[in-house]
Order: sequence, then structure tokens, then C-alpha cells
Amino acid sequence: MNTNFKNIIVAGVAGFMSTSVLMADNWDMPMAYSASNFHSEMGVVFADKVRDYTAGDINITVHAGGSLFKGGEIKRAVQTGQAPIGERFMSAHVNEAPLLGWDNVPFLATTYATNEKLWSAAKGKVNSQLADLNLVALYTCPWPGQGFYFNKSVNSSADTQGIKFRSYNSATATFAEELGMIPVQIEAAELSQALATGVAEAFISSGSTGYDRKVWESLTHYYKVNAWLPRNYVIVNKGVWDGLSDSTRANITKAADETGAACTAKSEELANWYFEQLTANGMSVEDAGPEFLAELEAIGKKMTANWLTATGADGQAILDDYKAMTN
Ligand code: PCA
Repeated sequence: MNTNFKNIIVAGVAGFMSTSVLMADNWDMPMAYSASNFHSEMGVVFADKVRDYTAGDINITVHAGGSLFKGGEIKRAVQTGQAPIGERFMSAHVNEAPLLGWDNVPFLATTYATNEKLWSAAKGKVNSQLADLNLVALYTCPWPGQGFYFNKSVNSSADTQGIKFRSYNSATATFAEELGMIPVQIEAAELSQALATGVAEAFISSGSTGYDRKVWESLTHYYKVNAWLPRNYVIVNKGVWDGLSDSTRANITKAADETGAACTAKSEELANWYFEQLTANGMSVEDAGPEFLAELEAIGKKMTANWLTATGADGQAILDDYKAMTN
């Protein structure tokens, strides 16, 4: 990697490499989604703010679309310091860190306002789990609500049996299995090709990813479900972060807070626009029918119970804190 650190002191310890950087300048930032996606555009806004607020001390270069590291490799690259910073879909890491599935609890916090409350309930616990992985989250940004894409009309699980379903994490794989579908994990960057070649025939996502990947070339129906608003997060290697001066950390935090808020607003602003684009390109975009929705809600209850089993008292505390905030 051409990541350019000055004065790197590497202390080899068991577990993850601990890296202390007295002064870092050029940071390559791998991002998983296409350059024109709003998350990636906001990554560039963040880089500009960081350059500005640190008076050029930290110069971030964004590499969108999995071009530097593929989506599935970004977390490890940041953990090990191959890249000092990167962006990824949070709940892709739920197997390793179950609390990162806080934003995939179905039908829990499905407006931007309530999703922000859920994040404030989850943040502290998620951040301490991330510290164990040698990571620090700088900002997070939600995708619009998640619904289902198919190549035919679907009214219930009777219509979904045997379909090859592109999943993006274990929660979506569960949804697929419960609906009699066959899950296959595929990065968004490879989605158009997977649909064109029949490797996948359906998936769950926002209007955003359907639009980015022009899925109307292969699929015909989108069912709005608004099952959850999953987030991407920008993460930095903890050793790199801890090695920065207090003032540099404060300046990056200011850039991160502002970008997280701007990105969230952009997501909300674009949510319906994406549906309009799907429709304009010939797709049927409608609410999931009552029978299908009732099945999804029943599966959602099981998934919530599974997440609570995986996260124990911490997961329960997040849900309790969130409920206290919304009552
Ligand atoms: N798009 C991403 C994650 C959630 C979303 O809306 C994807 O499908 O990979």
C-alpha cells in the first residue's frame, strides 16, 4: 500500500498490531460503494473537511467502489493498519461483533429520527466492541429503508421458494432462509453482474443500491418494506487514532460529526427520489402486500430474539434505552 506514515512506531503485540503514529499525513481511505453513491460523495466531503480543519496535516484520499480494497477486505485492512482509515457496511461484521447488528433489528427504528435515537442508545456499547477490534468509528450514515427486489410479483413466501437471494450479512441470510430462498453473499460492487448471470435473482436493499446498480436491467419488482435503516461507518485504526495529538483528534471529530449529519440528511432527501428513478426505468415499486408483510414481521421477531441471544445484556440494554427514549 502506498499509505505514507511518518514516524511510525510499531509495537508488535499478541493480537492486532498496535501502531502509534506521531504524525501521519497521507491517508488512503478505501470505501466499498460506487463513487457516485452518496456515501462515497460524503467520504470526499469528509476528506475535504479534515484537510481544512487540520490545516493540511491529514490529507485523505478516497478510493471508492472497492478499488483499493474490496468491501469484504476493508475492515481487516484498517484493523491491521494496511489502510489507516476506511468505510464499510457496519452490520457486515456482525458475526465477529454481534452488537454491530444494532441497525438490523427488523421493524424497530425505521424513521431517520428514531434510527438516530437507536444509534445514540447503541453507540457507547458498539464503540467499546470496536475498540476490542482495534477500531474507532468516526461517523456513521444510514442507507434508506430496506425492501425486496424480485424478478416477478411476490405476494407471500409461496412465491419465494428456491429463489437465489443476494444477502449482505447474516441477518439478510436469515430472512432468505426463512422465506425458503437460497442466500448467496455478494458485494454491491458485483451485484449487477450477479443478477445478469443468474447467480442471484433477488435481494434486499434500499432504492439507492437498486439505482446505483441499474437493477431494472434484470429485475422487475421492488417491494417497500422499510425493514431497517442499516448504516455504513467510517473507521480508523485505533493505534493510528491514539497516536494523534488531542487537537488533531478534535479537528477530525468535528469533520466527522458534521459529515455524519450531512450524510444522514442526504440519505433522507434521496430516499423517495431513488424510488422515482426505479419507476422511471420501468420497475413496479409498491408496498409489500399484507400477507408478505405479516410473514416478514414474524421473521423479524425471530431475528430480534436471535440478536438478543447473541448480544446478551448489552443488546437488551440498547433496546431498553431506546424504548425509554421513544416512550
Ligand atoms: N445498500 C447496501 C447496503 C444497504 C443498502 O441499502 C447494499 O445493498 O449492499
